[in-house]
Amino acid sequence: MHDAVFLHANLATMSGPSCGAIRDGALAVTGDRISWVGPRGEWRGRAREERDARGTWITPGLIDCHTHLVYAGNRAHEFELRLKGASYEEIARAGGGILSTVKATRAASEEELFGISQRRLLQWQREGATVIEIKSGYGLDRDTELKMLRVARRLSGVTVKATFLGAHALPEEYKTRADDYIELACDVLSEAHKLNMVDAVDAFCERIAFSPEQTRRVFETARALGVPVKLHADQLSDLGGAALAAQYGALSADHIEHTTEQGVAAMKAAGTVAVLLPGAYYFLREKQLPPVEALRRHGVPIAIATDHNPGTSPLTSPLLALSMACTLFRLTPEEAIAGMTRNAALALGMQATHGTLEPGKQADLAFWEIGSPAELAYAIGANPCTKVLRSALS
Ligand code: DI6
Ligand code: FE
Repeated sequence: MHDAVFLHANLATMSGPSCGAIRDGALAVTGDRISWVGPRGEWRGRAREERDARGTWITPGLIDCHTHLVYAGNRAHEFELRLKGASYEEIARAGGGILSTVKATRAASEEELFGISQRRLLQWQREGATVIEIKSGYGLDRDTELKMLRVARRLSGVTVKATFLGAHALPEEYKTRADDYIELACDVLSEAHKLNMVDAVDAFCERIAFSPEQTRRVFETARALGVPVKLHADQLSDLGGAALAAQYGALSADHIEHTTEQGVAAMKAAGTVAVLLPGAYYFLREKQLPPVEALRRHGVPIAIATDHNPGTSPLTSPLLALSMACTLFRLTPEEAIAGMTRNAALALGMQATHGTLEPGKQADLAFWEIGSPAELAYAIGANPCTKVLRSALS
């Protein structure tokens, strides 16, 4: 006996070609799991509750696998400066950029930070997201990094994966001592790990941030702790970040606009997911496109995320990220949707329980008033989400 069954539903299971679509399907839920999926005509089961979905589409709950959602303040002022001609790198080098958000985040109390972040999260919930990854990295000192991670753990309404990004930028007080700062970041990582606050470790490997060698030190610490890694790789320049991530068996290499064919091949060999972030590409008006063709040729799974952050991607809409992935990066709508479901789950190591509509998976479902899945990536600024079913409690 199943708990509930949705009949007359159109299912985008994301577990086969053409979005794994099943028109006029049935999907049953038992406990917190999906217990049956298939064409309605083949449904022979019994359920305590029968619901008529009336042609509504159901997809797996969306998964935003790369965000910096916990922070205080905003950077509208820098947006204006950039419109007057300053570049992101210039602003960062002049002490603005990430460091201005660090200042605001250090100054905010934990309760303030929690309130801002929980409110911010509403937009994701409204658009069908059930899982979100959130990075630290606007503290850059022990107390504030831990504060950010605690806030991430306390957020409710979606499942949160917390990533430690202590190696995001060099704080003012370590200006000429980057190696010392990396040592501090590794210590904080170990401490946060002990407190069970870290699901993955990330670093910003870039000319304006940390070198491949410094990134390696963070990854070595993560490896010793048994925590998976991911990397902000080759966003503004090619430092071989994707290959470095692959060497450490990273869950994902993110951005990768400047990644070469060799980097892509290394990712394939390591099973590293490519996380593309069209919001940052759009907001910084980048010219270098990520190597989508090479990713396809090598068969590297592609995920799409908002990269929500105050500096390079103040994008609060997962659906808009899908649209941008198609328009800017020329992904097909199906690739984009897979990028926020199946492949996003892979990028977070959650593929056993999330990302597709299959029996045994977590019953995280998004319901949509649409005629076909492609509409999710086609519309600009619409929100056809009518309901979200989430099985997890927190
Ligand atoms: N890459 C990004 O796009 C963001 N962080 C990162 O490592 C930028 C964060 C910011 O500017 O606040
Ligand atoms: Fe980012």
